[in-house]
Formats: sequence, structure tokens, C-alpha cells
Amino acid sequence: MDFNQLSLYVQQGNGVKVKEMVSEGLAQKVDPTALLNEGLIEAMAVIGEKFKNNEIYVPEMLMAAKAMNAGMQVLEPVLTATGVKPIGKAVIGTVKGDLHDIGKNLVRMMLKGAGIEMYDLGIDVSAQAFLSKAQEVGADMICLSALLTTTMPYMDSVIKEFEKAGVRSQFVFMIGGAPVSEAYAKSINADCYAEDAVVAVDVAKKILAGKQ
Ligand code: B1M
Repeated sequence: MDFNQLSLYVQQGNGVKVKEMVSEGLAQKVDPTALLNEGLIEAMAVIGEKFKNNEIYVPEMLMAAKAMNAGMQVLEPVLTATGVKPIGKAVIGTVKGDLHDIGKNLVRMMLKGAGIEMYDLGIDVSAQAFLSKAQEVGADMICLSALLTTTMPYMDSVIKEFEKAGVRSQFVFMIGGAPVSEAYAKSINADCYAEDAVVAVDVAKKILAGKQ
């Protein structure tokens, strides 16, 4: 598998070719994690760097994101395949003001694959929407994603909304996203931080095992 070519197709926003290459890779038994990390995620890192250096602009970034999503659609059934009984329920979303959903979708897929029942509220999600859904489905865990330094503080507002409603202690809060850190999680009284989707699975499994 030519991971370099796959990454180039994502960077060029060629969703058709990305889908084709990921499907071929899966048919040839290429490790799905390698397709994800070395092909798709690697491309987004290049795109982010180019955007920062003003070599590309928002439309190109958006096209690359669409191509990445096309590849993730093919990978989703493989990443979420699980035969196990659900080990818990989680509500996930990207916080208000933030439209980035690739990382959040990846975390959702991996947690689903680990046997957690996932309720995805999408992007630009308000504190009230997190609270209503968490109570409606009886969630164990609330998963917040933010990719912008300007939207990260809204994670604090979400936790405060739960505190105001007097239900904070009923839920475990996991937060993540590029600008987020362990120190930030501590500062807003979140229960845990995960740097990527793989770590998110480990952290969630440990916490949910402790809740039972
Ligand atoms: Co935006 N963007 N973007 N963008 N974008 C970044 C984030 C940026 C770093 C680019 C840069 O300057 N280098 C920069 C943020 C700077 C900052 O705040 N410090 C930026 C900017 C500035 C913007 C706009 C403001 C640009 C503009 O309009 N001038 C704008 C904001 C829009 C808004 O949200 N209101 C904007 C818009 C967009 C697009 C819409 C065009 C598009 C998003 C499309 C989409 O998501 N559907 C986009 C993209 C694609 C990016 C980059 C290039 C790629 C993000 C991505 O998907 N990465 C990004 C640069 C970069 O990240 N290098 C950039 C791949 C993904 C797998 O990684 O999302 O980090 P990530 O998720 C990881 C971990 O963070 C973690 O696990 C995931 C998987 O391992 N994780 C969690 C994430 N959530 C988690 C939750 C958890 C646990 C772990 O627990 C609950």
C-alpha cells in the first residue's frame, strides 16, 4: 500500500480516489489503523501545517476534510465492529462555536468499537444540549471535543451547566482535541483527558469498569 499516495489524495481533496484506495487496502488486508494513521491522519497534519503557513486557505482545508471523511466512511464498519455487550453509554459532541468533527468522529467510532453505546450530537453543541441528551439517555460519560483555542473554554461552560443543574457527580467528563491538555482538564474539573482516540478507549474502559 502506497500510504504516501493515499495521503496526497486526501490533501488534494480527491474523495473518490481516497475511497478507492482505502477499500483496496482493506481488501488486501492492510491494517486499518495504518490506513488511518499513515494515510488519512498524516494528510491532515500536512494540511494544517500548510494552512498555518498561508500556503492553502479554508476551501482547500475543507476539501481535504471531505476526502478524509470519505475514507473514514469506508473504515467505520471495521473500526466499530464489536461483538461485546455494551459496557456503558456516552454522549459525544464538538462544543459550541466549533465545526471540526473529524477527530470527534474518530473518537466516537473507536469508543463504539470498544462496546460503548454512543450518542453523537455533532458539532457546535450547546451546554444545554449536552445536559438534555445525557439525562434523556442516562449516560455514564460525556465526551467533549474542541479544536480551537477560542472554543476550548466552552468545555468549562458545559461542566458548569451540569453543576448548576446539580447533576455533575452523576457523569464522567472526558475531554480532548488538539489545544486541550491534561493540565487544562484538571483546571476545569474534567475527570479525564485523552490525547487521541486510542488513548480515549483505554481511559473510557478503565473509568466505566470502575463505575460498575
Ligand atoms: Co480548522 N483549524 N479552522 N478547519 N483545521 C485547525 C484546528 C488549526 C490548528 C489549523 C492551523 O492553523 N494550523 C487552526 C486552529 C488554531 C487554534 O485555534 N489554535 C484552525 C483554524 C484557525 C480554523 C478556522 C478559524 C479557519 C478560518 O476560518 N479562518 C475555522 C474555524 C471554524 C470553526 O470551527 N468555527 C476552521 C475551519 C476548518 C474546516 C471547516 C475547513 C476544516 C474542518 C472540517 C471538519 O472537521 N469537518 C478544518 C480542518 C480540517 C483543520 C485541520 C487542518 C485538521 C483537523 C483534523 O481533522 N485533524 C486543523 C489542523 C490540525 O489539526 N493539524 C485545523 C485530524 C484529526 C484526526 O485530529 O481533530 O486533532 P484531531 O483529533 C484527534 C485528537 O485531537 C483527539 O483524538 C483525535 C483522533 O486521534 N481528540 C480527542 C479530538 N477530540 C477528542 C475528544 C476526546 C479525546 C480525544 O475525548 C472526548
